[in-house]
Amino acid sequence: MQTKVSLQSELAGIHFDNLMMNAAGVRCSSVVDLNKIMVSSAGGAITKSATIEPREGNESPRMQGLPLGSINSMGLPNHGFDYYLDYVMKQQEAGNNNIIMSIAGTSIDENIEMLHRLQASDFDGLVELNLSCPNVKGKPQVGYDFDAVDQVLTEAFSFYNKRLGIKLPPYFDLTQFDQIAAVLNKFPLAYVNSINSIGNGLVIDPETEAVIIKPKGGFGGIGGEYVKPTALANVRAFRLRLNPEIGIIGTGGIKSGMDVFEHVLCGADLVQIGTAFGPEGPAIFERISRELEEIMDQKGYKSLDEFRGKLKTL
Ligand code: OXC
Repeated sequence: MQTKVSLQSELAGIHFDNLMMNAAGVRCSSVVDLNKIMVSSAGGAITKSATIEPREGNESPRMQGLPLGSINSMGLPNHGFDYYLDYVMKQQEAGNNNIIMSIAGTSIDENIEMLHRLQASDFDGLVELNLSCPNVKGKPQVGYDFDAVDQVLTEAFSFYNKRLGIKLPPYFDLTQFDQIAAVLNKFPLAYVNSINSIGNGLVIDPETEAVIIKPKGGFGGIGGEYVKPTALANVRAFRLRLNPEIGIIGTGGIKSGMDVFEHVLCGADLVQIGTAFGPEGPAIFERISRELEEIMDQKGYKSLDEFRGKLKTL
């Protein structure tokens, strides 16, 4: 039987034919990789987080797959701001608004500089300010310093008047959600993306009695199944606290249609797939779409809106 469910969604007034895309960082550093996502069943794509200048990132090995996920300490290797702005501009000129430009300056000044350049550009689509990379040596994750988040957003919105989202680290205490949501609600944010990897985990190979990635003595961001409950909690906690105008992208631990279903139940408008997208590649979007359509069909849902944010409590 032909399923008639829709996986369409909307974020900040932009229509997406499918709610799924890659998570920034995974298979999205080059034009070749980005194009592969754009022609897949994904609803759009997000670029690797850019710094102003191209970066080599951290030393290898800097990423390893694990039984239930991954650990990485990439350190923001990327082709630089101009490369990604050029790509998103070309997409926009071709009539495609489903491309998000991610930026992750290693200082507040660098982020503000990139936002000035975006403001001055003709790019009118979504920009994501990544305040949560755990892997830049000597640089704390801005998302854990609520005053710094307030400062960068105050400065940003003093001149930036296009659609801006923010990528956050996972939070763990309910008071943290209260405090960060109070800051975020002061600004006309397009969306919040939760979560980045759980920073500074440590994975050991007992055989060799050594860590398995080189940078930072083996400490790195954890992704995949390990982080799903934390990701769901962050999406849910934010949906309960953020102004309704602020959308949510749910990221963390998605590798099946059921995982997407759960993220949407918690309130996600779109979802992003990182760890599982790595080995499986762009075909993952078609597989997970099929799985989600089947789940929705069985439950009698025709659209995501029918169950988005409707998680029940006991
Ligand atoms: N999160 C990021 O924001 N960036 C990458 N890794 C990660 O877990 C990176 O480049 O290190």
